[in-house]
Amino acid sequence: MKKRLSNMTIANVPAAIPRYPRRAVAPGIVHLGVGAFHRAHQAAYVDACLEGGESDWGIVGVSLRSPDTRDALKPQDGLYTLAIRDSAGEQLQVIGSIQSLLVAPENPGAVLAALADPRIRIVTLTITEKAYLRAADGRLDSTHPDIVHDLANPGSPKTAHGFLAEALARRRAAGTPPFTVLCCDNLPANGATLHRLLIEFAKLRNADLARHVADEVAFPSSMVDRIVPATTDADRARVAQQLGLEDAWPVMTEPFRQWVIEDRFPAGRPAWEQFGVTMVEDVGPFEDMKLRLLNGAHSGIAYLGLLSGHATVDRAFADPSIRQFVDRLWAEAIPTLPQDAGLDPIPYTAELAQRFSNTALAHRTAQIANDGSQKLPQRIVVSALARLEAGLLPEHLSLAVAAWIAACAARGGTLPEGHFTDPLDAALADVFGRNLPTAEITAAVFDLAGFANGHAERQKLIELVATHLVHFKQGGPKLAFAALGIGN
Ligand code: CS2
Repeated sequence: MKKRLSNMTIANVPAAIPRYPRRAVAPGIVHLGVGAFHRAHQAAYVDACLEGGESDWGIVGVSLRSPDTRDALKPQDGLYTLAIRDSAGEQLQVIGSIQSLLVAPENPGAVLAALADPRIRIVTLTITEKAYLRAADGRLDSTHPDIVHDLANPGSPKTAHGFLAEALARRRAAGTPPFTVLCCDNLPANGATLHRLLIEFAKLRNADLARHVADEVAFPSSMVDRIVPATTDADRARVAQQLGLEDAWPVMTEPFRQWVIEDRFPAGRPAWEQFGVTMVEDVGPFEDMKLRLLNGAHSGIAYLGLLSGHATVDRAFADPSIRQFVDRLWAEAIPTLPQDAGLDPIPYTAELAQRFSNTALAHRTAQIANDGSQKLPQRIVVSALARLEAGLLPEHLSLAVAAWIAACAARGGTLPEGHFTDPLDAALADVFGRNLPTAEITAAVFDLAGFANGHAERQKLIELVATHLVHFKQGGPKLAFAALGIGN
């Protein structure tokens, strides 16, 4: 039995290890949603800052739901291995930036205390799209049971909104300046979106708090990018073998990483720009390009891959029909991007093609397929609507939407039950069970997910999606591709 990774055992491992006195680092960031993505991305950037001599920006990691990460990392003093993988091999790096871990449902008071600590000057979030609790119209879902709970129990919240609002209220009462809130989820205009939702939430508490959040708290937007497949037991075994120590939860990732952040941090920030982060005035063009080209293609690959029997992104992307589909999806989405932002989508998509071909990642299509109702609006629907507005057809973008609906409906049939999940699953099952004509199914799904809500081109998009859906039903992805002249 190997020893466990920890401060005590780390000294002689054959991996890059934190070369700074961890104990001398003060906490400066609270991170909500301390999952694999955070540990492969922001925590690695912060680790580089600490290694570079910054000492005020240790991370307090908070899980809003499950104790799993804390249970895995606490016996390891917060240390874990990042395995950076591609066809050339695997590089191991032990990350030391997470200093402590809290589990919100076990002790919400401890999370509020950490957030109210004057040393904390930034709160970052990767809680996934669905945890922002937006209703189909995009506003805060004020009827959600967790929001109702948080309004009734401000001292023991469950949601990110509840924690942020109460912590900002406490800081204000104590005369502590507010922290900066840095959203790192794949939402459109993520900082501005969270700002608006938090103001809506705070208004339900009191107008004064809402004004404080509106006027005195900074919410810079950011674009985050690194592909992070879920860790498997084989990954754990391989990392332990190479490291010579057990690590209960190493994180797998690719060599590529990118973080673009709007530079609005009134309470201070690490010198991120010295460690590979791009600080900008407006992250919008970077974010649109990433969401529509990377994530849009990812979702298309996931659903078409699942329907075509491909378990991983690299295998789906090696399927000539899917590859051709992705090239055409990019060709449809690129003209919808801001044209004057100085970003070149051609080398960007060429690099994406390389990243999607990384066979060492085994990024599962079912992992990306989760939560499509929350992801497709900013990845696919937005570009499809922009094309329709410009009088252009979004034939491939609409195919991605149809593939999502077809893949959802295929669960329990050609795909395993629960192969991926969505917050709308119960409502979707109800729609699929009603034996409606395809056009009505499509319209009902659009209503549920809020796709193209109130948009003039909504009906046209529904018709395009319904036509593809008929093809999926009659002849699977082969017929749907053939109707677009793919694979002939
Ligand atoms: C993926 C993203 O799971 C998904 O929906 O599209 O997590 C993607 O891997 C990251 O955004 C890459 O930065």
